[in-house]
This record gives sequence, C-alpha cells and structure tokens, in this order.
Amino acid sequence: MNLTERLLQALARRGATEVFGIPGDFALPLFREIERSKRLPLYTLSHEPAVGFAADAASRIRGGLGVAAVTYGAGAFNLVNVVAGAYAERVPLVVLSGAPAAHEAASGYLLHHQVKTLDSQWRVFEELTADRARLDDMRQAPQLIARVLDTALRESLPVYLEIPRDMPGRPCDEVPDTPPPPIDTQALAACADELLARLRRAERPMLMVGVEVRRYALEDRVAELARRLGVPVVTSFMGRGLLAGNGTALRGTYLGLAGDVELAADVEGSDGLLLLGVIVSDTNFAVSAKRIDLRFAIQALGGRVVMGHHVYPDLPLAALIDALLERVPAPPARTAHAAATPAPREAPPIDTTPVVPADIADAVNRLLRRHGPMPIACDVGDCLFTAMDMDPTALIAPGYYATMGYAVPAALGLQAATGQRPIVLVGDGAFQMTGWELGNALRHGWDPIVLVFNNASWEMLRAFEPEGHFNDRGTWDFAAMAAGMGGDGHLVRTRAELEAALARAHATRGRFQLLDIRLAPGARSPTLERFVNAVRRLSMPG
Ligand code: TPW
Ligand code: MG
Repeated sequence: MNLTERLLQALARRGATEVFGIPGDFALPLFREIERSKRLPLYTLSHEPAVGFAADAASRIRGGLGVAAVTYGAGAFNLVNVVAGAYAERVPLVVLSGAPAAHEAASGYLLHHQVKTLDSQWRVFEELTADRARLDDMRQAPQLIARVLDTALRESLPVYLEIPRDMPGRPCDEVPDTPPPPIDTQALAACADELLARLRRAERPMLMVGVEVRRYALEDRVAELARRLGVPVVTSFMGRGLLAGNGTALRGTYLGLAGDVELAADVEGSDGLLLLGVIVSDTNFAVSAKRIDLRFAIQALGGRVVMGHHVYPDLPLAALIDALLERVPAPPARTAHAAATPAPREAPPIDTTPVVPADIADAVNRLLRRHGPMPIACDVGDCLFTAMDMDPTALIAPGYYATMGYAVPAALGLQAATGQRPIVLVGDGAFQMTGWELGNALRHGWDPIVLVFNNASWEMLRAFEPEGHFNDRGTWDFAAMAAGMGGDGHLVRTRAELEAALARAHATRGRFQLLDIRLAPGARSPTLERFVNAVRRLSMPG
C-alpha cells in the first residue's frame, strides 16, 4: 500500500468516515490517490473555509477525526480561521495539505503560493494545532502519522500533516496504534475521592456539562453519573443539546443574565458546581449577575481537574468519569432525583402576524415534536440565541469562538457524516459568507432545511451600535436564488406562511429547502434582548 492508503486507513481507524477537500496542483497526487483507493468518500466543496467547517462538523457530530484536504498556500491559508476555531472549541480536525517536493524547494525559484519562506505555512499552523508532521520520509511516516493523529484524538485538538506532492503514491508501511499514555492511578483515585467529598459536603451541588463530554463520547456515562449522584444538571451555552434524548432530566442551559433567572441563580449560588468538559469563556460565563466563583467550582477540562487550590494534571475526562462511576453506587430505582424539565413555552396563534425570531423557535419545536428529533447546525447571530428556545436536540454551533459562516457548510458535513437531515439556522449576514456552498448539496445527495433569519442587517452588532449605518445589509432575495443552486426557495413573512413552508420543506426530500424568513427591522429574540441589556448593564462604570 502507498502513503495515501495507509493514511486513510489510519484516519478511518480513528473514526473518520470521509474527506472534505479542494485540490490544487500541489495536492493533485494526494487527491488522485484518495479517489483511486476508494477507502473514504471524498466530498469537494467550493471554498476552503467550507471544507474546514464541514470536516469540523463531521467530527463534532459523530466523534472521531474530521478531515480537510487542501493545497499548499492559497488553499491551506484559507483554513486558518477554521482551524483556529477548532482549536478554541477543542475539535480534532486533521488538515492534510499538499506541499512542494524537496527538489522543487531546492530549485532556487520562488514557488507559486510561497509566502516569506517555504516554511511560512508550517509556522502559521504551528500556532493553531496541537501537533504536526511533514511526510517526506516513508521510513518515518507511519510513526509520525500515528503520533499526530493520536494526539488529535487524545487532546481533542486540531493537527496538521504536510504531504509533498511526490509522496502520496510511495509505498509505505502500516500506521501503528500508539498505546495511550499510562494514567497515574493513585492521582486518579485521590482526585475522584476529593471530588466526591466536595460534592457530598456541598449543600447545593450542581453539575454543568460542556462540549468535551461529547468530544470524548461520554454522554451516556455522564448521564448515568448524574442519575447516580442525584444532582441537578444544566448544560453550558456551548453544551446546549448535550444529553438530549438519553433520558436525563435537564434543568436547562446556563446563560447568565441572558437566560432563565432562577436557573442562573441556582448555578451561581451552588457551593459544589462540577463543570465537566465546560470551556469557561466570556460567552459562556461573563454575563452573570453574580460571577461564578471558580474557587468553589470543580473544573475538569483539557485533561486537568482543578478544585480550589488543587490541580490534578494528566487525567483524561473518560478516566475521571469511570473512577466516579466506580465509587457512586446506582440508587434504588425510584429515589433518583428527578428535576423537572421546564415546561415548553406557550406559542401564540399561527396567523398572519409578521414573523419574529421566537416564532421560528415555536415552528421548529412543533416540527420536531411531530416528526421526531433532527440535528441542528447553527451560525452566530440572533439565530443562536433563538436556538435556546428550541427543544434540546443535537446542536452544533461555534458558540465560543463565534465565527460566522459556519452553519451551512457544517450542515453539509453533518449530513455527509451521519446521513441525518439537518436543520440550518443562519442569519442573512452569515449566509452571505458561505451560503453558496448549498450549490454542492444536490450533487452529493444532501438536502438540509435552511432557515435564513433575513433581517437585512448585522442585527447582533446593531444591538450594540444602533446608530451605525454600516450594519445595514439591504434585503437580498435568497428565496429566488435557491432554484439556481439546485434547491427550493420559500419566501416567508407571516407565522402562517412559516408553518406552511416548513411543513412543505420537511415533506420534500432530495433537494435543499431554503426558507427566506423576512424579519421586521429590530425584531430580536428575547434571549438576545436580555443578553444586550446584561452586557450594557455590566459594562456601565460603577
Ligand atoms: C467571520 C462579527 C458577529 S455577529 C455579526 C457580525 C458581523 C452579525 C451577524 O449578522 P447575521 O445575524 O448573520 O445577519 P444577525 O441575527 O445578527 O442579523 N466576521 C466573522 N465572524 C464574526 N463573528 C464577525 C465578523 C459579527
Ligand atoms: Mg442579519
């Protein structure tokens, strides 16, 4: 077998189920071998950011590695923002980049796509990835591939592989499995005991789950732990959608002042807050009336457990959960704490009233309750706040790094990886960045339902900067564009039109369905309104 086949074999063993890519001359041999070997399906998209977002989404939704293949320079540099986001949000995304061969580098000419030096690209990705290798020596390649891919999985972070263009067809040995580093069982035991002692001492213990729980495929085990501990469970903002559908009684999602007031008071007042895999960031935590005092919290993130002044390094989250489960017996069936899942909001009548964002949440909830759960890919903007009023269901969104343009390509990656039909929530501004990628859906057999929150505005920014004319986008007719891209467009202005269009979209398979939902100027979700007020209040001097 050659290098490409060995690489694909190693990727597949680590959960990758497809490759997303855009070729270039430095990557043509790699693409030729990927296609010829038929080991993983290869999906081409139109612009590298979409390739990266699709691969990121595939990893987020199914676990395992996501794979983005690009050419040197112009291709790889187009991935910089995506890989930065994957690092920030802890996604094991693998970048495969073509590169000049050694003899080309020695030619004395500047090579096309070269920046300062031929290593500029390597140095940029050094800042964005957990590990890297250049595969130019077939004796070393198997070990290097194993090390880099296993680091990605173990640390749940992006990595970078550079493949000179004369290498993809070279014979290569099998990629070994690297044994996981040994765990210090004494440290693990001490950590689990101390953690449980703190929880038992607490009068108001609480469990918050974050994205790492999904990255390490721990949802069922964490749900079981929550049941045994009998403590109330919430998700972080980014963790929204976690534990949905595995029977856990969730109190809701912690949004500080932007969300449920009682829930926020309980989280902030907890004297034993266990944060499992929660990225502690400003978007997750800053808009709190009373900042969570992390000295009283127990944080497990990035392979480290911190409680008070005690730090336990090098303890993988999975090992910690197992150690806790070993120590906490299953409660007798009926005594388990059953927190009431909040009752759904009462929806207003489906009439000819102009649509506001909350109506979109209501309509999606009716659809999900009628037909069962669908995964959601969501962008940054008021759509993400609106998603907080939708029933918990699998949700992927760049909730912390907050890059726009994620949702449409992510939905394509999601459907490629799982076969499930996604719902896309996206603002007009974000759609203008990557919405074109829908033109690839028909060819690959994907048919997402896309809800464009079309307010002719960068409304989230306007909320903070009401006077700025620069936040005007003008009204684009997205509904009319859909047909030319191989989908169906539906223009929506009223609640009744929304209901009908969503039902029709759901009933139509095989082509993407785009609902161009025209929102009135200034119509915002209740959560965004609270978020803006909270930020204003907190940033007020004094
Ligand atoms: C890649 C900054 C955050 S929110 C926003 C901008 C420009 C406006 C979003 O407009 P949209 O949604 O999509 O119409 P809505 O509901 O607010 O009207 N560039 C990137 N990412 C971010 N986050 C920005 C700029 C930003
Ligand atoms: Mg907008």
